[in-house]
Amino acid sequence: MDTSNAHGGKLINLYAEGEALLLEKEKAKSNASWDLTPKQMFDIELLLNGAFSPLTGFLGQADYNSVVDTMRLADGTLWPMPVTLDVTEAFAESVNIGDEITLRDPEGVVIANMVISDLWTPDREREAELVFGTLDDMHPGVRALLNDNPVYLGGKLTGVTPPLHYDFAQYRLTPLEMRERFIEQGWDKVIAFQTRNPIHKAHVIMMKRLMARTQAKLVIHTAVGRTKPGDIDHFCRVRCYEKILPYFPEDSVAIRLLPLAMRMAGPREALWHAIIRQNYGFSHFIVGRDHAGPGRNNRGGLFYGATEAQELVSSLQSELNIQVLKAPFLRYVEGRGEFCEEHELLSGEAGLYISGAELKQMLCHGQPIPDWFAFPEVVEELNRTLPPRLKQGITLFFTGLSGSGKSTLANGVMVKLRELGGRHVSLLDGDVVRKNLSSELTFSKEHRDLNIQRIGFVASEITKNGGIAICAPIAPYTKTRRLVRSMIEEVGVFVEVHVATPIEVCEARDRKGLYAMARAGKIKGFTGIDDPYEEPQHPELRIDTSQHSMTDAVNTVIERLREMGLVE
Ligand code: PPS
Repeated sequence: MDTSNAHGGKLINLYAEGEALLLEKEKAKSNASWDLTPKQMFDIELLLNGAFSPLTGFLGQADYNSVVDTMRLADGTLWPMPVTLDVTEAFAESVNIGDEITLRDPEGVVIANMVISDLWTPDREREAELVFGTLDDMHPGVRALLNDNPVYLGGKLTGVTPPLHYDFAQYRLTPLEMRERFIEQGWDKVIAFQTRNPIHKAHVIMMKRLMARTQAKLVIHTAVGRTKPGDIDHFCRVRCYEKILPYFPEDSVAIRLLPLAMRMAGPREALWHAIIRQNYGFSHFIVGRDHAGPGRNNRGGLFYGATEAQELVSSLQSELNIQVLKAPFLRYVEGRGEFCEEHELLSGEAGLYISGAELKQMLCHGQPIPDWFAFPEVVEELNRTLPPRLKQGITLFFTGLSGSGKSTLANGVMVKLRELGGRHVSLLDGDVVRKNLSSELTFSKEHRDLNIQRIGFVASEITKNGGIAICAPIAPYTKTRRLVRSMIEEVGVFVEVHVATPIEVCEARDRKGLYAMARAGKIKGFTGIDDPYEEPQHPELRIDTSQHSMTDAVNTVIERLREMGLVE
């Protein structure tokens, strides 16, 4: 098959076969091993199968610098996204340039071998500023990047075992398989539609218009790797896509899954998406408004202009072998009973639209979804999966100084929630966690972070299963609290309560005598005395227990949960 229209002129396939494969398996037995992170698992799958052509491995330093600075590889080929292998300092110290390492999945299965050509400590803040255009940690890509491991390894990969997926296997095709399928089906022109959200009526009309204009078939090529925290999971989304196929002419639309770890990098990401779809053999690619947008920034605004992604990709059209289609933005005009593009609106006509976030809110609050907006089958499927607010799992995260009243408050709230009933409640109190889960940890910054991450992990499991996890650690660092928030928001609701009792009051209470010991220098690194406490900037609730009785404080928390629609 002619694959010369792949990016860089050739579709890459990094898998070893026959004798060579046996040799790779043999070498893996004695190589140093790195267990791939979830993001790396997605990246490596697309490196090995050629979706990231022309890359032949994780980027080396020269390519990385060039990509970050200019959106091009060192040889000038367009490539907007750093695809790097981040490892711990300890692992980096155990290997050298020229060594071959084995990359394994979380169960230890050998995925690939890599000869290390580059090893360096990147400036990740600089990377974030250039790739995402911001250091604002409301940006999920920035947050994820700054939490990656500190050292990068680059090198050529040799594939051993393709990552295994049990779900929706019929929809998972490699670039080569997709190209073969297009030929079998006689689909010579095919549009790729990238999405990480359910599809509704406006999208279907938009796709049909573009299909008619280009005389092309269409594939819903949905990203099912890491998407934006809080997105509807891909299991539910794919079931929703299956429901809309009957609304298209027969044999004109297919569903395919792309195991892509999205970075939510807006314009750069849109360009990356187009290149990936070119490698899959598509002729056209739809770039949406606010394509791969990361949501709102710290000031409540958008990170990128709504049409910035469309403009960037269109401006580079001459370097792509895939035709960029700008998605028209459709609004529903009630008076006419139809969807219109911006320029089709008559003066005085206001179009209606419901954003993905608004829709999720409506579903969670059990509000009816208007017929003009969504297909009833899709709404039914979403309702089947998305529990209403009253049934969602919750992490109630109390943070504050020692002696601020966190534990007392958390205990009171736990009892009150049990009285209200409806969900199982578990308490992860600071002291209790330190005894059971983190008994070997000290109060160094690293160990405090590890302690909070462990609490976050347990809380996320409880939340995922619809329970309430009440946590009451000091959790002095903003960054770690944000990390826990993003873990929880993937599976349920995070409610941060800052127990903001002033330090003077905490110290005067000194129930455990620890402040006195800290002042006397007998305990070093005590929070609030000689160790920092970074106050939460935007907690869901702030309570100073010196200003209220404990009963009032407990009721204030319950009232806030009620306001948020989480309890009756
Ligand atoms: S952290 O920072 O979130 O990991 O702390 P946490 O696990 O909540 O543990 C706090 C309790 O440990 C006692 N303790 C100290 N606190 C702060 N700094 C130092 N150096 C320290 N050493 C011991 C203290 O009793 C805390 O309990 P609470 O319930 O907060 O008073």
